[in-house]
Amino acid sequence: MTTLEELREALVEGRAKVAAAKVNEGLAGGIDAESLLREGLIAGMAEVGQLYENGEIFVPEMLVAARAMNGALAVLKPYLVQQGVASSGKVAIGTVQGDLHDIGKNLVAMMLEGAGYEIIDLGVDVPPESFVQAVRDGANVVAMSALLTTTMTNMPTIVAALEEAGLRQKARIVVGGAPLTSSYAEEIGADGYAVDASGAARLVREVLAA
Ligand code: B1M
Repeated sequence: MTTLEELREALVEGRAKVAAAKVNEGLAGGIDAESLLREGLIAGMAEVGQLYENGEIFVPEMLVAARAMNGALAVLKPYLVQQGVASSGKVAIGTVQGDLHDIGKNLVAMMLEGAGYEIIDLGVDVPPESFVQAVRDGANVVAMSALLTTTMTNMPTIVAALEEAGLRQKARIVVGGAPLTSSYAEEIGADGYAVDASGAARLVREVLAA
């Protein structure tokens, strides 16, 4: 088995120490961080999702796999985040209310940090008031993540809360997460949608320049 295959297997089996060791082994063996992320960790997580959908694993196994992914990501972070020139942006990022998925949101935060933006990480299950407060505290970009079809519908509430607080013009709003689309972003009045973490860094640059 190749290191990437072993990494995927470790993730699916939720073996955190092995996953972290395989990331280190890959880096030492000359595999670039982007490939370890995409072909190892993200591909492994997609497999976990498939097994869950097929009823072959359940929430506890998904949780253990997520812990292994977070551990492996921590090892990979310094290689993904090559601190860029400080950018004039303060991004408040969070997973919307009702949603506990944070791996994608953390990756987006990492990429934005690497692009030189200041990050206010609001965490998961974030109520609209916290996004509003972050803009009062100086955030000029609000980035929302949702992984559930039942929680993405909380995004328009956040847009409305910013409007009601008279702060909509103070911040650009960008959204992402597996169930989202660019047309949904447009429909709810967001300024943009990104499909993945590197796309999010490009998008933030674009919306701030617009
Ligand atoms: Co959940 N879960 N989960 N889960 N989980 C999904 C999302 C699901 C698709 C699995 C499935 O059925 N195949 C399904 C959702 C179905 C739906 O809504 N249509 C699901 C479900 C149903 C649930 C529960 C309801 C299960 C239950 O309890 N019965 C429950 C909900 C809990 C809650 O949130 N209230 C639940 C719980 C969990 C765990 C806690 C066990 C765990 C999360 C742990 C954690 O995050 N710390 C978990 C996991 C791990 C998954 C899967 C397997 C993996 C998600 C992930 O981390 N992907 C997932 C299946 C799947 O995705 N294939 C699944 C890797 C990550 C890198 O990708 O998050 O998509 P992603 O992020 C990407 C892009 O989307 C984008 O960039 C990221 C990097 O490229 N992006 C943005 C994300 N946010 C962005 C923001 C931006 C821009 C881009 O802003 C500008």
